Amino acid sequence: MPKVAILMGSKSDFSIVQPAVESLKHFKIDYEVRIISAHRTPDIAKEFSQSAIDNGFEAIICAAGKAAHLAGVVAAYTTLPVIAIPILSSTFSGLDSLLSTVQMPSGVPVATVAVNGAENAAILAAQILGIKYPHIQKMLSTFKEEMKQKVVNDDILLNQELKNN
Ligand code: RP5
Repeated sequence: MPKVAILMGSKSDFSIVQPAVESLKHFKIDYEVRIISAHRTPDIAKEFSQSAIDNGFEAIICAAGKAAHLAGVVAAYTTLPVIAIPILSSTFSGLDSLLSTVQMPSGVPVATVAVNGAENAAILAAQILGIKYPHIQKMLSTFKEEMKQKVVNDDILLNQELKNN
């Protein structure tokens, strides 16, 4: 069974992280959600990351705000792909979280999605797992086709409305 970890630095991140949970459910990926802080519970962050492969995880999503070091610390301790969601949680419009997440040194990559981009973090995790699990890849193809259809339909509807006004 494919399994992804969703870590967040604080309970206050959860409302932003929730779309990632919903998206993993959509792609029938098992998940575990944990509040683990790089700064407040560094020992737990280390322990979780070091044992993640043995515990059956295949990717780790990390959400954190402000001086957002969670994803970087997790990536330091695992060879699993780490996907980061910078959280908009301060007066700097999320730029602080984005930069402290994305500017990793060579050798320790973190795949960073947009500020508050929780859904994309889950979709990227699904795409990584899709390499191994054909049923996930199939669901992703359907997802993309549905997105395309929505845009095509919106285009038709908008032009009909404009014609009628
Ligand atoms: C970060 O600090 C957390 O990820 C959160 O985004 C931010 C604020 O945390 P709280 O003070 O609300 O717990 O570490």
